Amino acid sequence: MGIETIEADDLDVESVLGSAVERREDPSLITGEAEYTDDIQRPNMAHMSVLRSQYGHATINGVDTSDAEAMDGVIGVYTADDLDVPGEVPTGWLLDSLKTPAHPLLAGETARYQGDGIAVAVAEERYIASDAVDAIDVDYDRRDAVTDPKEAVNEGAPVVHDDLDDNTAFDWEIGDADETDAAFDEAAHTAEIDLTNQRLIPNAMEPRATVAEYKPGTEELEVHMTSQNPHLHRQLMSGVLDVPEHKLHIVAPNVGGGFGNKIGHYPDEALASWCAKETERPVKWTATRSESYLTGTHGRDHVTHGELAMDEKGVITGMRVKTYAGMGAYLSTFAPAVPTYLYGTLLSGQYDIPAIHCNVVGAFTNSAPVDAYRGAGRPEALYAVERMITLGAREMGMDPAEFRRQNFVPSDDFPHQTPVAVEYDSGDYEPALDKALEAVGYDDLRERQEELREEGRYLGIGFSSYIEACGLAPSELAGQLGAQAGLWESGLVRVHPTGKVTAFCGTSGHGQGHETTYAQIVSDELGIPYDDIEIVEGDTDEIPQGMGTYGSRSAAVGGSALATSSQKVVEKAKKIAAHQLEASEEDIEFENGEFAVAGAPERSMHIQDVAAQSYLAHDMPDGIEPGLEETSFYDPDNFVFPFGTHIAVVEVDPDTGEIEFENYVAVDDVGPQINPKIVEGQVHGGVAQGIGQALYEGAEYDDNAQLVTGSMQDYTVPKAEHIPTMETDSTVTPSPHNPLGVKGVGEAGTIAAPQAVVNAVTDALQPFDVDHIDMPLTGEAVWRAVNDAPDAGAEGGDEAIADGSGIDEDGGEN
Ligand code: MCN
Repeated sequence: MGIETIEADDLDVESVLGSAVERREDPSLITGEAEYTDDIQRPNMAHMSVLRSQYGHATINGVDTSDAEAMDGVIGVYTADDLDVPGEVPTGWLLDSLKTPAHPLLAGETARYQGDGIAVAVAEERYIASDAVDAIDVDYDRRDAVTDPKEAVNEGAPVVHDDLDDNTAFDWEIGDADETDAAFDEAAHTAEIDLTNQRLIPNAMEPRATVAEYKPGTEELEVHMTSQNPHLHRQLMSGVLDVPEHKLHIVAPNVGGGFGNKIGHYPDEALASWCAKETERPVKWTATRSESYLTGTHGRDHVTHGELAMDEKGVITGMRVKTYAGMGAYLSTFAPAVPTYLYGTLLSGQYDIPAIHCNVVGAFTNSAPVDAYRGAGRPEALYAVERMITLGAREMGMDPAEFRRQNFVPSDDFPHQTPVAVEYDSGDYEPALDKALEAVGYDDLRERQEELREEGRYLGIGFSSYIEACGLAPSELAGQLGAQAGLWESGLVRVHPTGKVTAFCGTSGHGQGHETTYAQIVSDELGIPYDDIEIVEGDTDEIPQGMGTYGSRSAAVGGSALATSSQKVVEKAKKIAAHQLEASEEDIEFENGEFAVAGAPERSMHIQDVAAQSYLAHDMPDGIEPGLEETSFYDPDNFVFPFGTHIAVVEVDPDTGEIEFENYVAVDDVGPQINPKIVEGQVHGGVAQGIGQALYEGAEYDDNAQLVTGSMQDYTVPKAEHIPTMETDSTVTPSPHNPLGVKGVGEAGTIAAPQAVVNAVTDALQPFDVDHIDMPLTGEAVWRAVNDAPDAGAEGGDEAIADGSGIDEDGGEN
């Protein structure tokens, strides 16, 4: 099952782009050869451990480090008072109404969430550092805490930052409120929902880690760290630590997954770097899993009320959304963008909706900061949209697939301007829906659903017709929206004298297979064999500049930068070839790496031979410099908007709440696929995470802001056995916004899956009138929903539950 992999030896330059070539990064990753940050050893290396607030909210009256300092093997113990650097973690995205309270590297007077750093110990051994931290005595005064975003902005809620009046971080809106209200005033039908998009904890294989080394002789600070964007970390950390940017060298070795959790600038990596400078010893810090759970940025955390307005035929005329978004105790680097520009702008989904209004209130809470987590804002948007759409269909008594189809943006209406600012680049939504319907055998399935209900078995079919926005661009627009960074990407293509190639890109892959797909792109552009091309990412000293990997931007933006640089290489090589072939440049044709004089194919030169000539430089055309390498800073015209339809088929046992997958079909349109195997893998991984959110995962804080789900024992990360075998398929609608026509795929599955599953479960439970259950749909949650359903008793639901049939005495569905 699935796409068959092609071995690299079987590739040729004519068909390299679009081939399912095996991932070249896998052999080292699966044989233990790959070096992760925690694998790095340095002579004389010391270890850092962080003392973290045990309370969710507390005044710190004093910190006594004397016992810790006296311990054998302890090199130094430091508190906020010892830090002699600016030391404030910056916010990378500003909004008009945004409050930006200080985020110090170490909490001085107030701890604002469980896990807030208070002191660090540096010691000869990791466990001595950890014991030293335990020996630090903190005099706390515990304070009331709040973790629910909606409660946090209520009057009288404990205030997270004393210097702010309340916990409102921002109050943001998009769309036209008056037009939307008018649509609701005139609506023939409405549907509404209250939902929670629960707080999630990202689970990368490798927790965050840092190895920092200071070289007093050159005043250079070299930091190996788990980063999705080393250049951005360099720029930000340079300010936080007051180290000149050119003296700061950041390297992201193999990073065992990131999922958004390794984008932000945290205190810890900067503290390890500060300690390395302070102690003049290499310093390593690796978070424990529990430490990651406490302090790594979390995802989602929305409380939403959504409404849909429809005319008498079920044509959608308006959508109104109000969301409370938890930001945690501090604003993480890109946090303000996630529940605003990455959320409100996607609320039109695949639908032609004339009026939308969305208001988001961001709330400070006594919990870990929230930032991008695979999907970042878009899963929250599409979950709300697709739950509302499903309820809209139900309100109209229409088939959910046909209700979607009726409201899709028509294929001849692209580019499509939505009422929430963004313009979709290209799309054709019906073929993806049709493929998915065919794959699940929809008509038969509905019949079988009826038959099974007669037997007291509850099959559910759940739809998710999703849209995604990735490759946020151009930089000018990002700036207008509040980004404190450009969103271009750099690509450097260097053809060596022997014709081999090293290509450098400012994205920083951490599991997505860039070494494979980028080599496919460069090979295709240059006509140089795939195996002759090496890809380098993740090192600020080697790569010109970069914005990193997140937002499924790498193929569309980084890939385009490499394609553009490759095209420039070909342009230059063409001039050299024309000169050496004694022909005019206009007469030179280029195909599969060969420059040939038009009409005289025997007069030709391969680009790899041109490379040799360019470095020999004995016979160059006038005005052309020796060497063959080119750099581009590629800034796309606009976002790209992948889309697709996923369908989940489940059976639900109303007596136990147990959910079993019967099928999961994913049809995705990510434009032309550079490597279909990698695309399929990305979809699989994303769907697995989406199912994790739908059924298992959820961060829980108690009333004292203690993280109850502080380890994998309490936070259920799905295992392989929990994930169904998926059927994947695709349609291909190129984007006009980049030279490759590609759209991103890295987050598609995570964005699509949760609502497919929840829609399937609520579809199964229609006989019990269960219209909504908040995620995660644990057995208990489902069982309770069935038992608490308003009509459970009224129309025979009790009998249905008791005898398991779901059918009332008259034989009708409950
Ligand atoms: N690709 C392709 N054809 C396309 C689009 C993409 O072959 N039409 C390929 C790309 O070349 C790349 C991969 O698919 O090898 C993913 O590309 P893209 O969609 O551009 O996404 P990014 O590489 O920018 O990856 C970021 C995205 C995000 S935002 C998260 S979160 C995420 C994800 O990717 N985290 C991951 N996938 C992950 N996969 C792993 N293993 N680990 C993570 O932490």
